[in-house]
Amino acid sequence: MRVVALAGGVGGAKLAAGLEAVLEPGELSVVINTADDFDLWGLRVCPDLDTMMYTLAGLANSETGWGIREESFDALAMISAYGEDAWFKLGDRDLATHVLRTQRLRAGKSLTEVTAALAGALGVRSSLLPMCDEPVATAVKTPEGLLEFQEYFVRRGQRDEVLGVELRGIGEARVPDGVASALTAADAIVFCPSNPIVSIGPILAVPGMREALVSFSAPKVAVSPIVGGKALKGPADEMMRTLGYEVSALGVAGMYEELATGFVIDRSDAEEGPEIETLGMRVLTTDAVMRDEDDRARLGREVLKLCSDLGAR
Ligand code: FO1
Repeated sequence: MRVVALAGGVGGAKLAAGLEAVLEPGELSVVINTADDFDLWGLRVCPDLDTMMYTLAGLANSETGWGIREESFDALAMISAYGEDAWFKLGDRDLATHVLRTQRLRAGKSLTEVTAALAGALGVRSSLLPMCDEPVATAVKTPEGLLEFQEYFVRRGQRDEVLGVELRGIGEARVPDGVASALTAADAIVFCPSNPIVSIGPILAVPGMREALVSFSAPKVAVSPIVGGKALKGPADEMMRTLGYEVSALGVAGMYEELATGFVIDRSDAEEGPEIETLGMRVLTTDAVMRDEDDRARLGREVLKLCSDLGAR
């Protein structure tokens, strides 16, 4: 079954790994949020692309979910020694990725081309597709003013109340040809359990993307990133609350109305199932928390089964 998964960082990478484990090689394409990307010390850093790439290459740091395992931070220590505030933890091996990406982008390659080459060199079997090739940057409106995404997320530890989200550059973004052809060829689409506002939201906001997904007639299954009223990781729950969404699996399902035809919730949210079904989605209730590799593959298998039940092409 050819599957296109839409994903942000850590939660998305876990499910993508589970899907990859149960699909045939080459059957998975992942469309990845790039609105967290930013420039640091002259380098282009793409956190969600890299989290996905390292996870699918078997290199990820399993404790943090981002970065490379058994990483050293000597370059960062030197940057600190020069008096810089080293608030974003770029490891030595990770740095190599940003150096090469930046060099290749400057030489005129697209982010799609650069990502394919880097992921291919690390042995990743799936297609990793940036949501667009144009730079898009999330800015978060807070009582302290407008913050760059990583400033909000990492430097200030997500402590600010989120009053709104701006996607700078989104108007100039285009659905890349590789994403359009992956969607045309897909038998099913999976919305990974990523933050619906700042991870999946930017992907859907690329002009033409939402329309392409709405008109996609095969099954579209979303997995809730909210379990028991809390985000599996990160600030999705707080963000949903301050932006006026109900913080529940049902609240997330409402955000995917007209997009998803199937919705996966955790057993602890089972009582929300019937109301989610009234939104026109078939609900699967299961253990939606991925604690280890077995959980990822099990959830991947269950998601694909729901896609088949919904009539994957
Ligand atoms: N997240 C952190 O919380 N602290 C960090 O220092 C940090 C460094 C980092 C370096 C490379 C990379 O690819 C990701 C990194 N992340 C870090 C994760 C990242 O900022 C966020 O998880 C995503 O942007 C949200 O999806």
